[in-house]
Amino acid sequence: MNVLEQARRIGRAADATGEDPRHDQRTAALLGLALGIAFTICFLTGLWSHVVQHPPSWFTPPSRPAGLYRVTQGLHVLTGIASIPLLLAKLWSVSHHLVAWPPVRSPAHALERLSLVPLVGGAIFQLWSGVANIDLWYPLPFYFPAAHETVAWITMAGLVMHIGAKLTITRAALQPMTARADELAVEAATAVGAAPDHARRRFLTLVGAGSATLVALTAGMTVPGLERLALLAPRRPSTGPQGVPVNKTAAEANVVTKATDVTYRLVVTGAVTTALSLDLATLRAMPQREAELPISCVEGWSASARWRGVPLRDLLDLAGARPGAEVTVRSLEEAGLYGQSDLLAAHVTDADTLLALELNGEVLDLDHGYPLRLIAPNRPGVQQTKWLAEIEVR
Ligand code: HEM
Ligand SMILES: Nc1nc2c(c(=O)[nH]1)N[C@H]1C(S)=C(S)[C@@H](COP(=O)(O)O)O[C@H]1N2
Ligand SMILES: [Mo]
Repeated sequence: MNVLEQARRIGRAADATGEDPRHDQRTAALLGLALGIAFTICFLTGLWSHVVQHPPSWFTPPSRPAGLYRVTQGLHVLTGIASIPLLLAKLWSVSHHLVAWPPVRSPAHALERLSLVPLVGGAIFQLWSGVANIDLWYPLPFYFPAAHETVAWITMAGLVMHIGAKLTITRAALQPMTARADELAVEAATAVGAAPDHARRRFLTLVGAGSATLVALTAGMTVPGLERLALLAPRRPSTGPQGVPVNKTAAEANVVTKATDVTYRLVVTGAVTTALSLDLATLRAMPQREAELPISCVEGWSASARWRGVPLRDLLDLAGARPGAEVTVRSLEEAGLYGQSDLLAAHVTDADTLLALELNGEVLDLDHGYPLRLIAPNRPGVQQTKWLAEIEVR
């Protein structure tokens, strides 16, 4: 066995191309490992986002810790962004396999290659559609969350098949280098006139630096303190009226007239002993509570703020709702997907679930939901309904 063959056995020399460590099994395995971890984090945090928004019957979204969704969704988007250079590097690293001839060597090989279609296609779709979504660009002819979730399952199925197919090679390629193996690898590389092992290290460092740079330039949309670096962030946490970004303005939601109408009333309806119809003066005269809570948009930005208003549970007590009741809140905004949201037990009973009248020490800005909005701990932004008109108890 010559040195090249020996080194290959150890899985550390340039593979079939015999040339460039940036295209060998170890590079592919290391990038694959990083991508596998990143996509698993994206998948789990994405599923979390899905179940808190659409809870199955056996699950009640928790209201604590207050900042949890902010962390999981921030992690989701930032890990996805970090994956972009990793995926490009991985595809480039294995490009010679993708165009290898003959394309199929055996039924097992055919199956292995077929699993690349959901894996590679799915990965590209997830990263592209995710970025388009946070950039507020909605070119898809279908509903983003549904498409993104379906392709997430397909991608992860492809990932599991791919890991299964590559387990042995990956294990070997990730073996730590013994001194002897190191020598062999260098000798082998020299023998075929290949770039030495440090070409891999340089390449991986460059890819890692690319990921880190992308993350650093976007993380400020959710990580306090990094805002000034956030050149690529679609939203900055402190830009907007009262120091908080606006997702949709009152004008865009077509609620300006109703929200500023002096005859405004909040009604409490449904399973209550006393249906209520409260004007603003009455709401302001009720005991108020203050809470520091973030708005954590599903699109990855978040901003913490000081809110003041009437605890939802006080209002439910006043109306005589039974303990354990669930609630649907409805907006003055009639059209659109965000005009209402549900609160299950944990959020209904949490003392910090507020019908907010004030934000950062001022009367709520019209664009932040004046006269009254919902704000609750550990809740996706889409469910923090603005311009409240009705609380229905169930
Ligand atoms: C750059 C990369 C990515 C970005 C920017 C991104 C962004 C997002 C956003 C904004 C949402 C919230 C959707 C909504 O509720 O309106 C979301 C949900 C989700 N993401 Fe991603 N994502 C990325 C990559 C991935 C990857 C790689 C996976 C898994 C393989 C994944 C799986 C999911 C899942 C399962 C959901 C839940 C969908 C639902 O609520 O029905 N994402 N993502
Ligand atoms: N009625 C109504 N409420 C709404 C929305 C909306 O479009 N209409 N957008 C939601 C979304 S997606 C977010 S992130 C938050 C943003 O609140 P803000 O605009 O006060 O920052 O409001 C939520 N409440
Ligand atoms: Mo949002």
